Amino acid sequence: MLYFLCGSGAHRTLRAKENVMSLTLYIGNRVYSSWSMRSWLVLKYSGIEFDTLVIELDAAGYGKRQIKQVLEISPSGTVPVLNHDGLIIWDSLAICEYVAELAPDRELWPTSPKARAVARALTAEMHAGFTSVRTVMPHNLKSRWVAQDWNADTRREILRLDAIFSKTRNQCGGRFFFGDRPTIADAFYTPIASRFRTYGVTLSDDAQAYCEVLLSEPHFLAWEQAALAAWKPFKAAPWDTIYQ
Ligand SMILES: N[C@@H](CCC(=O)N[C@@H](CS)C(=O)NCC(=O)O)C(=O)O
Repeated sequence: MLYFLCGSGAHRTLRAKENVMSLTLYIGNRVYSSWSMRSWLVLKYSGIEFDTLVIELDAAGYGKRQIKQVLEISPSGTVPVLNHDGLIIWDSLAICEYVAELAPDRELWPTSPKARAVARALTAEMHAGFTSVRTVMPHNLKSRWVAQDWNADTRREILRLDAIFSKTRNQCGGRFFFGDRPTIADAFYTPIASRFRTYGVTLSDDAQAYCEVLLSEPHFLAWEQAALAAWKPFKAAPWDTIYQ
């Protein structure tokens, strides 16, 4: 069997807007796959029903986008992938944009054009950037490490993230970036909050408070619970032992 079926069983008939649809999100190992987490959270925020299929990433070809089982569903060789009645979307941000169009009433982007522009800039900054934090702090929901002597690039990125976390929220009021409901931008920064917890990164009080909001959001908690229940060591990368 190539895939592990998680959650609600086989394909079901789903309804979003007026359309009946079948949506399946293919994800990687939940403890490690931060890209998968973002799309999954946004689908959860949307309220649309969907099936989740976990593909084992600890396999031959990992890191080269050459895992056979991934290539069978993803032209880029990466997850997450959304399959909507045969339409394949193979990028986490593109998936979230599509879900926002399927569920316009859920305000997955802020309604005000100015706030929406800022939300998109924040999301794009995360999607394309913070490569140093991502490299030295691989996403790992299970491990806990004491703070390391981070290099200059990483320290600079941590400062930028601290500013994003504290200033965005304080400008708009509310628990999340743009009010009291999470948006796509919040989903994109949730894996950073998780990394900061895993690697013991010290933040300003305001930034830490935002991280705690993200890490206590109910859909994140559901993801984390499923991740820890399914965890097994990842052998194709040193993520479980990186700072031993
Ligand atoms: N830009 C892609 C990146 C996705 C990505 O890198 N996914 C990782 C898992 S978290 C992957 O599939 N890696 C497979 C590999 O490196 O072989 C997105 O946003 O979806």
